Amino acid sequence: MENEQFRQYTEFTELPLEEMQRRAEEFFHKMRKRRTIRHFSDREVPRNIIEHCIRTAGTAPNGANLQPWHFVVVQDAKVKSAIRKAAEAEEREFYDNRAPDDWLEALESLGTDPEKPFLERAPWLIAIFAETYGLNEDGSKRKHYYVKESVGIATGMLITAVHNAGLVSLTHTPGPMGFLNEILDRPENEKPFLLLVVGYPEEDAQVPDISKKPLDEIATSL
Ligand code: IYR
Repeated sequence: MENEQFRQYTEFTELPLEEMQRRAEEFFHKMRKRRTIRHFSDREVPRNIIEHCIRTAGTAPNGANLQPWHFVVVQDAKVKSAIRKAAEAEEREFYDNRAPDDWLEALESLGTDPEKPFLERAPWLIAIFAETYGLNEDGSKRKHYYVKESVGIATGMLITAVHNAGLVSLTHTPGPMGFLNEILDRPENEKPFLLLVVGYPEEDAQVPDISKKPLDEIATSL
């Protein structure tokens, strides 16, 4: 293929079949140990670990390679407090008024409530924003494609990278999350997608005793 916009893909190295099989299985066993954690330790985590995880997220496949995401990494205690205060206000409204009974029932086994102490206690909060459109140099709008899919994939890769680094995370979505634009000073074209809480688990951290569906329930072979 002769085209100036292309280059040879030299990064691929074929693995022996047995090694592929071993790696696929090992990775599954590694990933099945990931759990969403709500009890965070206040132990510090070096910034460069978080930055590498975000670099990993930034390699995600996405619509037209416009990379429609922005990650705000928060360590500052004052900013964390402001986020906690705003998130708890929304969550109180959710649990007390907005959530229909069937939703509250579905959440029962998770033991969640409007109190979100981890938003101040965990060393890092990563606010993930979806760029609903881009901005050209002259200020005009540039269309973005498959924004939710792209940011969803990048977020999955971020969660995987955090787990691979030996840390835990919580996918937190205090809806609506508009307050994140104000507190974090993000522009109107960026819509809050998810707040990822990252750190070490508390030593006595507990998790709900729940399981994942087996392969035959989540996949069909034809
Ligand atoms: N955002 C709320 C409620 C909540 C909703 C779902 I769907 C969950 O899987 C977990 C929680 C909260 O964080 O408590």
